[in-house]
Amino acid sequence: MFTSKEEFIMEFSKRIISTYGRCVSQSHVTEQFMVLESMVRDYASVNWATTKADIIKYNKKQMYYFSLEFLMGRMLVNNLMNLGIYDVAKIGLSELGINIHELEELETDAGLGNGGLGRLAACFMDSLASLSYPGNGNTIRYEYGLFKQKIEDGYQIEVPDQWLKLGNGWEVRKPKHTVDVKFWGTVQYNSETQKYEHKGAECVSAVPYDVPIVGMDTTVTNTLRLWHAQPSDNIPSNKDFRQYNQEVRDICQTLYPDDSTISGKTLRLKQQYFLVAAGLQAIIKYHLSLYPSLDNFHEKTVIQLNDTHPVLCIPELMRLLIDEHDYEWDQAWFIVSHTFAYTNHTVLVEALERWPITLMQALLPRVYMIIDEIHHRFHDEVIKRTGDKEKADRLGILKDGYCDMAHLAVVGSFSVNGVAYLHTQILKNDVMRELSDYFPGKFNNKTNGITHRRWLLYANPQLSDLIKQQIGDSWIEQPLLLSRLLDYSLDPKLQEQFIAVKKERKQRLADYILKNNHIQVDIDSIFNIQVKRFHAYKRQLLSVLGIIYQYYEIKNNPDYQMYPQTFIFGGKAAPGYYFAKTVIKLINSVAKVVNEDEDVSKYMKVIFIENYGVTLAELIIPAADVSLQISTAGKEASGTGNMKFMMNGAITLGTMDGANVEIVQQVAKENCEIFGLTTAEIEDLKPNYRVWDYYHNDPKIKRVIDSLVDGSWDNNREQFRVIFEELMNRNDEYFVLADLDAYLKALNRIEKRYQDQAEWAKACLINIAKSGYFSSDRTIKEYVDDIWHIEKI
Ligand code: 26V
Repeated sequence: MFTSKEEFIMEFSKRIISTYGRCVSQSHVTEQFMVLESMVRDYASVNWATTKADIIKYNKKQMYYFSLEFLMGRMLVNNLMNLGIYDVAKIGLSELGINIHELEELETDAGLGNGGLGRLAACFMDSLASLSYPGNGNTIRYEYGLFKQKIEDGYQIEVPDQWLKLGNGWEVRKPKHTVDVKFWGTVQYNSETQKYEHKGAECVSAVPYDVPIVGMDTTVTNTLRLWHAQPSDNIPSNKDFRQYNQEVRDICQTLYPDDSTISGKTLRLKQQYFLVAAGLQAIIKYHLSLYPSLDNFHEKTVIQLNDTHPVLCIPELMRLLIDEHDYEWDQAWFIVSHTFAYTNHTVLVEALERWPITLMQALLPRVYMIIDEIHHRFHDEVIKRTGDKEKADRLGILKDGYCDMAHLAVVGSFSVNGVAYLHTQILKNDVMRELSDYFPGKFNNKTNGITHRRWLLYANPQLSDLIKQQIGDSWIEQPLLLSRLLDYSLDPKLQEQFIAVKKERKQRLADYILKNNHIQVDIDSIFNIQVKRFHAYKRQLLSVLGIIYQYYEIKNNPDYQMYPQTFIFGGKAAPGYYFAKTVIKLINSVAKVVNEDEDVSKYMKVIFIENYGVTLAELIIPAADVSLQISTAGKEASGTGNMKFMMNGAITLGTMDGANVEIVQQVAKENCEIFGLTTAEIEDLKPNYRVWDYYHNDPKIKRVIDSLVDGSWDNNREQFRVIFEELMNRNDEYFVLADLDAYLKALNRIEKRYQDQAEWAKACLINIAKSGYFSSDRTIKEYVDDIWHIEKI
């Protein structure tokens, strides 16, 4: 396509003219952006084609990652850099009088995910391609991504995320691969053919849009397939078309912020089946275009189920094999149970998916019959093997009118993995103990990771350059080699340079905050940052109570001395999650009082950054001194933000939860700031926990809690009532008060440590040096070796 600046300029100018009928100097920036995007995509298409051809030529087994979420963020810089053409494009554009950074800013995030689970899928896609493995994604092409968050008067307001407004230059529509998906109707047995037939179903067409996933320094380009719903040619005759049309459109309208609400459950189940049915049909068609039968399907295909959301894959593949490809149950089960692997991402009971049987029966009558059969066969087998009927009931898939998707996943997959060491231990020894014992060897751990290309190389070029200057660039291909920095963690020159880089990144964030929040923050203050989804278990409330506590310390003591600190929050709450939204309001209310108070604001500022997402994370994370990872021990499955902060040279202020445990293991306790109850201590405390004791035993804590309901932060005393109730009258489910004192002490230690800048820089450098383990390249290699058994292309 183009290899030199001159060729780039020619191609770019030609495309501007042929697409928009005007010359470069008269073109609009959005036109320039879209042409650049199309050029990069076409550039990538060359390798895309060869990758597909090579897979066929060498009969490669492929992995498909099925996920209802992919949080890709922006792709322009990532693709330009991975293709190694960033500089050519930058210089070429600049000679045309165009600033590439201006074009970069025009790209909207593909925000097709809620948080860590969706971003993990995106990091995995980057590692798969960069390591040259054949691995593809399957998801839904949501017309609106996760809502855009506005803060008005301190409240979260949700507005639609119209990410497709300018179109999506990365995708290629593939109408010839359209397949039909069936909902509703009834099942009839045809005694002549001895088959079940799905009658009176409503068909919906699924059209794939393919997005190339470009790896770094490789010719391998994989595919992320986005499925879009449109009216089928087989329109049900008895149905009003306008209503049908609307129902079809609804399937791909919005990503579910979470499934805590009852309303929309049907739609959510429809989305899940839509993805699963479309994705599997396409894979089967592809397989049959290469091989004579599906007998070897599991040898050429492995499907990773990202949480329980796509677990309908299991009965759906059974259905396809039995009803459409004439397999007997046992043969079909052999193929199915050697195809799927399931990843669990949470142990919170309220987040484990259970679908009402009545709903499944109506929406997916044939699929439900198969689930029922899987359940009964498994139930009988458990009784036969253990003689224990109650155990069989407990392990079964169908109970109390619900279908337990996690149990279906475990029964139908050959591998079940947790996402961090501690999380997998809890799964195996507690939450899924009986299932784990029943299937020895099936449960395993795959500690999460993040792509160091996006999160260090591209998000933080200043730090990357410093690292390259010190230890060269072999770590880009082998992130474990970041450990070579260990030799220099005591080098005063490197320490100083690191501090300078950090300052530069703090300044950039400070500029953003000034522009958007109209607040001046001091870049010499400690940047304590907590950015993540809002959930009670993540305990943003613990940080706020800490701020309130310090506020009263300063107010009540004229001689109070404190090293200046800036607390920065970001994150979205599910629209229906009243408690989480109230915590956001509390942060903003406290921020207003603190920032406007002359005595206090010289020591402390509180900032809430609106609309946290992938692109903002790339600005915020490199600017952190302290990474707040303070969930109740045992509740955060892994966390991946913690890894991104560590890799960018921040110190973890955290509990022994999720992957924090492994961060501590990598860098040693003295290079983190760990506090609070451990999982075991929480279990011990649970039966005797009395939150009022903490309130009565410490007047300072009493003052903090009272301030929630005495009008201190809002004229309306009822404003934060729900928080007071949750803490004091529902006995503080997440042990916020139990950990408050330890948290405050840890903050104090941070304050002391920070003032010895050499020691601080040393700890940060050790964190960077040891962060290579958390590259998703390591995670992917473990999945490849232990689960997928795929080979490089
Ligand atoms: C969902 C819900 C929905 C209903 C209300 C309560 C609740 C609580 C948690 C969740 C999260 C479901 C799955 C999930 O997103 N897990 C996240 O996966 C990340 C990638 O493995 C991991 O790093 C995070 O620790 C984990 O929370």
